[in-house]
Amino acid sequence: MKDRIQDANFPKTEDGRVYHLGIRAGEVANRIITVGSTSRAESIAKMLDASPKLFSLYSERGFLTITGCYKSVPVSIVCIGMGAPNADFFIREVRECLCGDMLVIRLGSCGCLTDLPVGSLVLPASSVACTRNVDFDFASYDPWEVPYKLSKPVSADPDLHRALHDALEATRPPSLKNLVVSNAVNASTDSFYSSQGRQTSFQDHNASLIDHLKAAVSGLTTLEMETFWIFHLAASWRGVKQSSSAVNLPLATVPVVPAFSGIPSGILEKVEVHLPGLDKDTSSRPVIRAAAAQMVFASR
Ligand code: R1P
Repeated sequence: MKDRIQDANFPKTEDGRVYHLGIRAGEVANRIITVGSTSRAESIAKMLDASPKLFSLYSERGFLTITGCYKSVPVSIVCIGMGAPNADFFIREVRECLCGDMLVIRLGSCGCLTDLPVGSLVLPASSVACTRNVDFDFASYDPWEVPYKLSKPVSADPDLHRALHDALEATRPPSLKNLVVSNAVNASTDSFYSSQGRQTSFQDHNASLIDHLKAAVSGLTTLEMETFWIFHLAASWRGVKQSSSAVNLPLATVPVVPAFSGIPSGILEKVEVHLPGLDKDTSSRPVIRAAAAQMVFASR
């Protein structure tokens, strides 16, 4: 990869590649499944069509992009690792490579704050951010600050959320009734440890954090680290009108459940999500739609 940066606002290599994912226009599809680990990405990729040959790029910053077709419709699987900064690189850099609408489904694991059994699938209708207040004096105590901050909620795209829910419900065996939950609230944290209430050798002043979160956020069900920032960027992006070459594709399906292999109690063998069509009107502003499904791997 040539690495002379030409534009400080949006650095790209001389051959047009975004700087951290390493991809360029034409190498990522408008419909994207994003996951946190490369093995999950590769499991889903096994379900893509044999032809055309898959595009696969593992960037030197640790992002994996696999692009191919599923039932002849272009789909990308992007492994972004963990946390808000990686989610930010992902949404912005993929967006930079696309024309037209961008549809993102994040498939991941989560901790659970209710009595849902391990292996349940939670589809958060909205997400809040819970972040460490670095102005709080963690070394001693600070009567003037709170140690953790809670954001307002941001919603999943309602159409994509419903499509994901319907697909999971249609595929779920009857014996697994109530294991798909779609009216839940998620909290995305900026640490797996302090802002998720774990007790470690650090003085995190978080012993009552989980109780506080449950009291403050009605319907709070899951904790993980990326969904809020994906929903937030999707909801706040305002694309500019595009004159030509926007990608026009009809309703399509993507495979989702192999993403959960390696997580306890994979409950469904195969789910296809019928995605909304991409906007055919190239004179309108494109949008980013995002939704998420999270498999409970532990309850607290
Ligand atoms: C932490 O172990 C990771 O697991 C959860 C959190 O969001 C964080 O990324 O999700 P994934 O298993 O989908 O990565």
